[in-house]
Amino acid sequence: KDVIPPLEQLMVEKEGYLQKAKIADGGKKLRKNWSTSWIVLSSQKLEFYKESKQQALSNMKTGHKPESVDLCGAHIEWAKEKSSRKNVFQITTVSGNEFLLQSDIDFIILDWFHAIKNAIDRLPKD
Ligand code: I3P
Repeated sequence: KDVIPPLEQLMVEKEGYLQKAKIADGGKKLRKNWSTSWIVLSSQKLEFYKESKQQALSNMKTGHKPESVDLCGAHIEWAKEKSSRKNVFQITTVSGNEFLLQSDIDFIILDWFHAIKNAIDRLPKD
């Protein structure tokens, strides 16, 4: 049966393509592997789709789930030292997942940094 999510969770604040690399899962380091991801920010979470937006939407109809990141208590910081690329920031979740996000285009990465930081700052820390 369908569960209707609270309206808050349906509110998309920002979406677009960025380069993404997950570098830790539950505190365990992963081998860095950059790929393009369709990213959707809503008030409490970030979702990463491996595919294009169009492909993601059609996959959703078949119950395919994107990787979801809980922003409650998460940290965001610039991570110059974690990559040879420019414009990289890191998100660390309470559960110990670490993601790097990157764009070559300065204003795009700045917009994303501030949008995600604002979302985190509005949420309870625990
Ligand atoms: C990694 C790959 C990444 C690179 C990373 C390399 O090699 O080249 O793009 O990260 O550097 O280890 P491999 O594909 O063999 O795993 P950046 O592009 O972010 O620099 P790192 O080990 O210094 O993180």
